[in-house]
Amino acid sequence: MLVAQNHEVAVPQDLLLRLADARQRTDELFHLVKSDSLYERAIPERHRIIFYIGHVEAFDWNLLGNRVFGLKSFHPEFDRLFAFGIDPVGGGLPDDKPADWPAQDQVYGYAAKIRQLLDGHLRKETSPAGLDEFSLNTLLNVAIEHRLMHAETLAYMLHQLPLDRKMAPSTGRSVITTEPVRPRMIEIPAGPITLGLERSRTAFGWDNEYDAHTVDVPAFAIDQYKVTNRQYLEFLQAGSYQSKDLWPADGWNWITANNVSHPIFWKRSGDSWLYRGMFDEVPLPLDASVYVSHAEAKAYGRWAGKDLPTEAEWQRAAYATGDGNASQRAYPWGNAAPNERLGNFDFSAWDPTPVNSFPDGNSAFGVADLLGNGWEWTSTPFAPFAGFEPFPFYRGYSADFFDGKHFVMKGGSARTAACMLRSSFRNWFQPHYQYVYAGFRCVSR
Ligand code: AVJ
Ligand code: FE
Repeated sequence: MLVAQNHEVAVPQDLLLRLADARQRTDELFHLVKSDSLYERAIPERHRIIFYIGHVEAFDWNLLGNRVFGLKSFHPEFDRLFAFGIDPVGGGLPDDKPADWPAQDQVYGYAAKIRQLLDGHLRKETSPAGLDEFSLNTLLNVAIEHRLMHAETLAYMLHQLPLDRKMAPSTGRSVITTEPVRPRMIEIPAGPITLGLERSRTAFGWDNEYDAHTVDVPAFAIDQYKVTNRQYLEFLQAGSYQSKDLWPADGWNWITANNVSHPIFWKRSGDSWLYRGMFDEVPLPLDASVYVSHAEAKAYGRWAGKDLPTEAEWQRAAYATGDGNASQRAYPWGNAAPNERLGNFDFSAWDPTPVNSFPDGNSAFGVADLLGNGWEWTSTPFAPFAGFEPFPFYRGYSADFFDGKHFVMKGGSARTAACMLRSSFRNWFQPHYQYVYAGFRCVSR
C-alpha cells in the first residue's frame, strides 16, 4: 500500500527487494575474481574491473542521492570518475594503468557508504523530493535494470579473464543433452507486428522502447533455431575467414587488422576446437548456439545465401499470434511469466545450451530459443522510434548510441534477468564487438 501525504510517496517494497536482489548479482560477480586481479582489463575496449565496482554504486548515487533524497555528495571526484563506462568507436583503446585507479579499499568504502546512505532513506519509505509515484518507480527501475544489465555485461567481461584469475561457484546447471539439431526454416506469412511500448502503460520501459507503432512485415522464412557451433564450423572450414567477398568491407578490415580467424569463444587445440566456457574449456558443443560478432554473423549469412533478420522480422517471428491480426503474445510461448523450462535465461547457466533444449518456449510459428541462450543480432541499426524522448535524468542512455555504428540485438542470454525479457526491450552493440553473449539466426526473403 502506498501512503501519499504532503507529496511524500512510499517506496514500494517489491522494488526494494528487487534492488537488493540485483545488488547480490553484481556482488557475486566481483567475488568470482581473485582479489589480486581486480585491476585487470579483461576486454581491451572496456575499463578495468575495479571501475565497475565503483560504477554500479556511483550510478545509483548520481541518479537518486540528490534527485530523490536531496543528499549532498560526500565524494564528488569518485561520483565523476565512476559515472560512465566507455564504448570507443573508431579503434581508440584506453591505455590507463592500474596505478591510475584508487585503491581497492577506497572504492569498496565509497560503495558501502553509498548503499548505507541510500538504504537509510529508501527504508524511511518516503521521498521528500515531491516526486510522484510514477517518477519514483521509474527511477528505481532504472537503477535496478541498469545494475542487472551490468550483471550481464560483467559476466561476459569476466568470461574473457584467464581461468586462473577467477573462482568457479560450486553450483551449476547440469548439462542438457538433446536430439541432434536438424536445422530448418519456417515460413512467416506477411502481416503486422507492434514494436515498442505504449506511453500510457504503467509498466517500466527505457527511453528507446517508446513509442509503440505497428509495422507491416512482408513474408519471409526464418531459421527455426539459432545458428549452432556445428553450422558455424562448416562455414569456417570452407575458408570463409580468408574470403574477402563474404565480408562487409569494414568487417574485412577488422578481421585482417586484428588477425581474427575464429569466434573469440573458440580455441584451437591440435586439429579440433574447444569452447572457452566461463569456468572451463570443453570440446566445442556442436549443438549449442555460436557466439559471434555482427560482422561474423553477416559473413555467415552471405555464405549461406541468407541474411540477418530486421528487428521487425525478428519481432514478428517471436510475438505474432499467427492468426493474421495485430494482436501479439507477451512472450514467444504465450503470456506465462518466464521460468526455467522455457529457455536458458535469468542466470540459470553460465554457458549456452543446445538450441533445441526448450521446445516449450517456441513461438506461435514454432520458432525456437528466441529468448535466452544468446542475444540475436539483427540487421537494424540502433535508432530511435518515432516519438522518442530521452529520459531527462539520463539523456545519453540511448541517444549517445544513435550513430549508425551500433546494431539492435533481441532476445537475451543465459545472463539476462527475467525482467528484461519483455518484448519491447532493445539491446545494441558495435558490429565488431565479439565479447557479447550473442549469436544469430538467418532469414530468406
Ligand atoms: C544496453 C547493454 C548496450 O552496456 O553499454 C550500462 C547498458 N548503459 N550502463 C551497455 C548500459 C550504461 C548498455 N547496453
Ligand atoms: Fe553503466
